[in-house]
Amino acid sequence: TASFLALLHLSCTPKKTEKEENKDTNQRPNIVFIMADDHALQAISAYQHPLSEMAPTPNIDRLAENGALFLNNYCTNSLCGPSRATILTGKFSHKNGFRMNGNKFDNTQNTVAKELQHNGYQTAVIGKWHLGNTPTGFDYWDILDDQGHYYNPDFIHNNDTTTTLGYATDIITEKSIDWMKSKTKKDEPFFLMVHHKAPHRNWMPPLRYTNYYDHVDLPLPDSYFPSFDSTQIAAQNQLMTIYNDMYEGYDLKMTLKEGAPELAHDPWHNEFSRMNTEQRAQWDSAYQQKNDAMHQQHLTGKELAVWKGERFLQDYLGTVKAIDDGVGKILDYLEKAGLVENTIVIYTSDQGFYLGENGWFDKRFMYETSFSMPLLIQYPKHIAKGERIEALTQNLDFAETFLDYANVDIPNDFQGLSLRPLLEQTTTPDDFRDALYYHYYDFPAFHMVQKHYGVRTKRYKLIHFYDNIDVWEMYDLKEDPDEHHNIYNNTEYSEIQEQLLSTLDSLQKVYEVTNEEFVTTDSVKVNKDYKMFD
Ligand code: SGN
Ligand code: CA
Repeated sequence: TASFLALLHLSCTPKKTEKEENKDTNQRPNIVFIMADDHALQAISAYQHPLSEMAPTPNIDRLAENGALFLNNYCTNSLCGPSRATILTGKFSHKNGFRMNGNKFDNTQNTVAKELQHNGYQTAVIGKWHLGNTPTGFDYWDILDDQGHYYNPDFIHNNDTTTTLGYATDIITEKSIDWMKSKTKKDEPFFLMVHHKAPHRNWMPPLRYTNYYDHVDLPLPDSYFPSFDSTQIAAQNQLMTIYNDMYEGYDLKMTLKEGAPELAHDPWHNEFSRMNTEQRAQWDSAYQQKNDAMHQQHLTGKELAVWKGERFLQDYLGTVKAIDDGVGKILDYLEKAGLVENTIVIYTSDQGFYLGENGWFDKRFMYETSFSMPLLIQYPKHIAKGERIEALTQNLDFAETFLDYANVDIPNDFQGLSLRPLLEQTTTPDDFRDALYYHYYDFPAFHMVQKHYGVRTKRYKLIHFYDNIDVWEMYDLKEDPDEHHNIYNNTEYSEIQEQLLSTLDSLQKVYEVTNEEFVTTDSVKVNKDYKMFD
């Protein structure tokens, strides 16, 4: 009789909606980690930078309204692969072995994905991977090939490569939502990494936004034509200045002459030719008029440099707008599916990015603009709305935070700290951490940024550029937020300098940095014409 009753009950129970089913799941939170590639916090309106006020990101901002905005979040090594490896492992580059792009990630090592997978989470990564290897620790992965492409990108899934018609950001969003809808086990929490290609170089907006910012007055920073301190040798010798180092065709979509769509310098010829005839026709017609207008002005010198800066910002922000649409779609889906209360949603970027500060694009430097990473987190169940977090935090802490919220023990060799006590206000910023460590290795390489390492405290920063130069720089970030006045060896600051040197030393001990990390390539000379594949 009992089984008969059970059967009767089953057959009488109406089929549950997706929302009802999700409500019943295990209470451990789902985690949706959305990471863009090179998204500067100046281009996220929650950070209230003058630029983003002209180009708001209302959907990304929803996370800061419903949850927390981190004001002092940084990376350990301002480059794509190294940042991703740190996020996965909770370790610095010298421990996870991924020091620069082009390295191969040791995918046998422990990661946050493996820990969550072993502890009952369904795990997936969709989008850019860029670790020179295939993902491990994920039940499902569907990744872009290498850097990926904006138009009709190639995705690798089950070791098959498929060219997918459309725009990368939109496809990654759709694939992510599809995966959440079709998860095999409804009663297990999930961990989903959504990794956009945008807004990475060469900043190709979707067709719907190719003209979106054409008539918006996008401000270039005051330091667009910088004056560096004479001791700032590395800053003076980089190759990442918008008006000197961008390619006029590939990066800036400039044409050779009025009235024709042929692009100016486009060394790789592979991004625009991926579009099909229809896409290409729409693209060309969107750029033709504005390029013709540029030719008619016969710009030179500073005027041309400003025009280039503006064109770069228009394209960059067009790609950002599509990401913002995608974040909105993911948040709407979570709400509709009844998952919002019990899902942690994170938005970040693999590093910061220059949007014309110092005249630059790209990243790599330990200076604030590229060292900073945006970080927004919502989790309605445990994080109060509108929190603003001042503590010094790092991408090193992400893995630990996810494990903490998932109720999984944090392995002893992970080097970061869970952000949970900050988010739940059980610790103060001063008690949390007083200094951050950084190390960038990728030299000689694209953009020719010297190897350097350093320490940042709440107010000061000390950097050592080494290899074929040997230069120390120190900044008082309160007095000199743009970092243009090197105060290293300035007697007024000698006590602080001593403290910073000693903090640097102790951080290197705590994080177990060995002398092998400082090998130099003595034979390398800075070559002002170093433009790879040019
Ligand atoms: C590419 C870009 C560089 C960029 C690196 C690293 N050049 O090589 O400008 O610094 O990626 O970026 S491109 O002309 O090929 O686009 S990262 O975000 O992947 O680290
Ligand atoms: Ca990047």
